[in-house]
Amino acid sequence: MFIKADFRLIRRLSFNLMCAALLFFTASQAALADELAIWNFNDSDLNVDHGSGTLISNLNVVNLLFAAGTTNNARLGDAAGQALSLQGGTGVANNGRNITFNVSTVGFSNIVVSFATQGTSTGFNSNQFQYSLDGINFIDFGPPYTPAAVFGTLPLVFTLTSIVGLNNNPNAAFRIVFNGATSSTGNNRIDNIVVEGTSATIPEPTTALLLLSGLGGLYKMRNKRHKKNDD
Ligand SMILES: [Ca+2]
Ligand SMILES: [Ca+2]
Repeated sequence: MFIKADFRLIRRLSFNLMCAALLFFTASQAALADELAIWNFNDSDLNVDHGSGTLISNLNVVNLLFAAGTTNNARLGDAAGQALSLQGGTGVANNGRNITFNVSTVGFSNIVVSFATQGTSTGFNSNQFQYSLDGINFIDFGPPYTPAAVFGTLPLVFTLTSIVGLNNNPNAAFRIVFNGATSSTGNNRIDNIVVEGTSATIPEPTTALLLLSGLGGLYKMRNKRHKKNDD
């Protein structure tokens, strides 16, 4: 009798543990919204600083500079450090040129790109954000933007969740096309470029609930059966 009661307690405890583990697992999965690539430019180069991705530019190399950055949109405790600083160039030759960053989104969906930016009065003031599904052909996303005069505290955010082709895509790429500079030294600074998404394997909340209620039913059935055996 005493042993039987003990077994029942153990069964109940293991079911509770199972539920707790499932809830924990679901919560951890939901927390997998993650940065896929971050450029903070603090080491004054175009190499990615967290995650993986490549960033290239077709602006004249002499007009690809680095200047004081910002903590606006900084992640993972990154310092303000440096920012990418892009100049119009001689004869404003860099109007129409771009920076392009390729980031594989394999395993992720709900892609969001954000960065901090500021521009001088004669810098690029009409910049177009674009995305690409194949890394070759780029498509405008939203209207051209004009950078604020100072970084401020809010980043520019491009929420690409409606572009399902960007989900789980090894060839996903993003581009900023710069236009409107009116002097050779007019410039835009860009800092803390972040490409982020959510894990494609996140269980839907309804799935987790169904799983839980299924487990609940299973437990009740087992319990009934064992009760019968116990009697
Ligand atoms: Ca920085
Ligand atoms: Ca770097």
